[in-house]
Amino acid sequence: MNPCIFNRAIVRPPSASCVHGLRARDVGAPDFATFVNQHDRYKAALRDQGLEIAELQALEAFPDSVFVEDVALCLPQGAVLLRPGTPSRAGEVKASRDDLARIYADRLHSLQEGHIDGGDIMLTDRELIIGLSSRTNRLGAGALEQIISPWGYRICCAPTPKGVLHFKSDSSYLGDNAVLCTPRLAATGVFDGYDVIETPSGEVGAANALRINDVVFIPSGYPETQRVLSNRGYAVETIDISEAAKLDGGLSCMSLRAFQP
Ligand code: CIR
Repeated sequence: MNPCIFNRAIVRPPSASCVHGLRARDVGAPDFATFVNQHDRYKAALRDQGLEIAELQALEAFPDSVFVEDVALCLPQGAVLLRPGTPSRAGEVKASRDDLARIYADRLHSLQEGHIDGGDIMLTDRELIIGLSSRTNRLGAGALEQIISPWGYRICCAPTPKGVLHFKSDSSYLGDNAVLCTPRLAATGVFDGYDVIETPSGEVGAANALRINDVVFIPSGYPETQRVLSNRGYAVETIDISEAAKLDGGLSCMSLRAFQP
């Protein structure tokens, strides 16, 4: 099944508490009103690609809960509630359980041990890559493998470069064996055998792109990446995510995409 084809997405709007969200480097708190507007435009962009959006309630108790990708993995066969690797986000899973159960019913599973943030999971046409990071460990990867290998997924673990939050902070799968990634991640060899498009100089922030159906979304402000991708024949659209970026969030983090036959 093509991993870039989606017909549904789950999103959670930012809460006013987002100003207290985690960040590796403090470049100032996000502006809540701007974040809400940008989130609205993000949803509209997904809808324009034909996705049906399920919008969950904002969670004031969890400043990072807008980054809904980190709490679950959604696959056509079912969904898995993950175990985010930072204590302040652990409770987001419990807060999401009922919502996901409404959608997935008895196809909802839970990781039982270890840790995985969804931002460390990349599904390609040939494998499901789990980036080991400060949030994701081998114990979690092994537990996930037990749940999803019966569904036919081949799993492999790969390093996430030091100082990079998530594997997908530095990479995105573009479909047809092509990957957009930073030179530092490409240098690990994880994408040997893929058609690798490296982010141009000064544009590592564009690596977390989002291929949805016929479009590749990239964050605003990366003209060279836009040019490179357009020249390769991709239909590229930009989305302004300046406020999410202040909390190390990217395009993929703000939705759980799924294909439900
Ligand atoms: C965090 O540190 O958990 C949030 N401030 C950012 C999470 C971004 N999520 C993602 O890349 N999947």
